[in-house]
Amino acid sequence: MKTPNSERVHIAIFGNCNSGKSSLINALTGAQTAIVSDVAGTTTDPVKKSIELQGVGAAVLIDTPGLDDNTELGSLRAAQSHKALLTTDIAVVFLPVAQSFIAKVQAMEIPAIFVAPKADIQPLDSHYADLSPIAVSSTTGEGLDALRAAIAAKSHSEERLLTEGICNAGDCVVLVMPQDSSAPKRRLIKPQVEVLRELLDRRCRVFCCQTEELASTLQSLVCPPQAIITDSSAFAAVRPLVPEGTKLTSFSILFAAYKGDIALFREGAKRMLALPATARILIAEACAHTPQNEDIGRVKLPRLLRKRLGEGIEIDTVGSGDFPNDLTPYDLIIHCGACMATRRYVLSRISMAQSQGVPMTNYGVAIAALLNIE
Ligand SMILES: Nc1nc2c(ncn2[C@@H]2O[C@H](COP(=O)(O)OP(=O)(O)OP(=O)(O)O)[C@@H](O)[C@H]2O)c(=O)[nH]1
Ligand SMILES: [Mg+2]
Repeated sequence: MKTPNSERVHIAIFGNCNSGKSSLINALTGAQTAIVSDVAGTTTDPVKKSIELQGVGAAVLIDTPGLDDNTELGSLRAAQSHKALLTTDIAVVFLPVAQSFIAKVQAMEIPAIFVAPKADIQPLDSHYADLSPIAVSSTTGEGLDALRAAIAAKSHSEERLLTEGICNAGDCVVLVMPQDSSAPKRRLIKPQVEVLRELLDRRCRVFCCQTEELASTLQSLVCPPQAIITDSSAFAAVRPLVPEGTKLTSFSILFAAYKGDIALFREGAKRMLALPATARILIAEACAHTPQNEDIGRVKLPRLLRKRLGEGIEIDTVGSGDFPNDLTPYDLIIHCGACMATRRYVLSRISMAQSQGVPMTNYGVAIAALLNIE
């Protein structure tokens, strides 16, 4: 099965016009993926290419338009490059580039690798020595291996586990996975599959059951499990059955911690419960079209919120493309679990919300708080 983009490391190449960004994409992919020419402004939109990158694994390479095009159209293109930062896990930045761009990458805490391009014809500018640029030539191949190694090192330092902190390698874990009418036929939903796979990779012994079989599953085990991970809808039914010394969490909490900031989401949920009856809430989905979440974002969550806070609250639900730049009209943002988006995407939304002083939580944590199960 093809790795979905949400699980691929997103590596974007940024730099001025004509600096050789598209040529580097072609050199790394070993194919004529991107159009190359000596006309400035050849790349007009961010272009994504899925590849298996040596030492990294499944990745998406993103070619971007030049940052220094000051024409009217060029500025719009450069704005697209800036927008690409929102989904960038690792930025490859060609020097020289505006100091303001370097500052932005650093402020967004995006791991960056600096490149001195066209090393076969351009000497390295000593002005940038502090950034330890890698001298690369797409024409001769110089520096490509060093660049691949630097990308691999950065991607490994970014790697995280979903089940870190809830169990150790080799532990016994029970997964409570209700397969009700909303579950897809003959399949398991993505969060369940991902947690199961990670636990198997960690050599855990994993037992899966539906809510009704939890008691008998626990009885059949010689020792209590180190952890029980449940669908949040079954939280209330599961909690009384949890043996002493066993940790309990939900799939949505694991994902909230993995794709975002659990402490911030919990604080946001606390603020949610104290909102006035006239509050304005933004519900944000990470994809333009999310049939499986539509029900939560547009029906279930608004219903729970109105029940708790009153009919007078105002709720706007938006897809990723409509996420507003100005968040100040809102008292709270509730973000979806971002199963189709990367951690970086959620972190950039969090930093937007924080800089405008708007509290934020996510679907799983908000629902748990509204149902009093946390
Ligand atoms: N000598 C040399 N020329 C290069 C190298 N990389 C790119 N070029 C040339 O530089 C020109 C611009 O290359 P592109 O890859 O299109 O540059 P770009 O940064 O994508 O440009 P825009 O899309 O316009 O922003 C082309 O004529 C390339 O052949 C290199 O490593 N060495
Ligand atoms: Mg280009």
